Amino acid sequence: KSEQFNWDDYLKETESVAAPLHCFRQSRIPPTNDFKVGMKLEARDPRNVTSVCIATVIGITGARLRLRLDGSDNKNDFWRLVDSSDIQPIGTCEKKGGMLQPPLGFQMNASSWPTFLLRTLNGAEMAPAAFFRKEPPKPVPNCFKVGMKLEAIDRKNPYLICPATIGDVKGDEVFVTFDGWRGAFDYWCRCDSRDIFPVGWCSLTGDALQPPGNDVSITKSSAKIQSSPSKVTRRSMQSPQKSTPVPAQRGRKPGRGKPPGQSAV
Ligand code: MLY
Repeated sequence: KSEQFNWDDYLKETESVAAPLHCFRQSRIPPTNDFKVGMKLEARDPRNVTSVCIATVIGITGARLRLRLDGSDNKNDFWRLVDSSDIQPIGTCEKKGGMLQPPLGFQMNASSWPTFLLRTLNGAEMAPAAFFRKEPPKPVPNCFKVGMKLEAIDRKNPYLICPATIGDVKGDEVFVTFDGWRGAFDYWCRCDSRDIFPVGWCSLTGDALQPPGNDVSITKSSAKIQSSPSKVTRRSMQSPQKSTPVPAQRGRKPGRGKPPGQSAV
């Protein structure tokens, strides 16, 4: 049996703790995802946040939807939780006196938008209002601490959720560092970001949690809170696809640590 990433083992190996549930703007029990591929809804355009557009559910992953704006291309898909305030049932915008907008990068002539809108909604399967869940309240104050572990969206590859560590805390913001990835994917975000999740989230939603990257000198986080700063964490786990565990390496040369078996993105 191939080795799977396991949080309990990993927390022990890295001598770290999981960030408490109440730190996150996520529901304690992840929302159920009843959406189906093909359903349409209204979504805020991620590239033009003042616009509300028509989107189609292109995929389902855990408590998230893979969305594509109607009239846009297939290169700008985005992912939203079913309890995101960025999505709402079709008709909501009009009810509030607003107007549905063409997405940024609308592929047709702007003048054809009204006709396009009518056609795209005609006979469309609309996601029922009951499928949209209420966004959880903001946690106050920021209770994250440096070294705490979490699951976080890789913003450069937003379909991926990965093991991460709080690298720094400043006011309402936290620095999310990706375990085993040498900083290339790290980012600052607000502590109430919908892109960060408590340890165990993916296993509850059925989303696939990525294994940590291959850079084994991941004590950056723990170094600050551990007594022996020179200690290098040994990790037996490499990738779930690997059947034979690779012995832990020390002092690995810098480079693009790509986990084996993971397709290049
Ligand atoms: N093909 C990409 C994948 C990187 C994913 C990193 N995440 C998981 C933090 C690359 O190797 O750059």
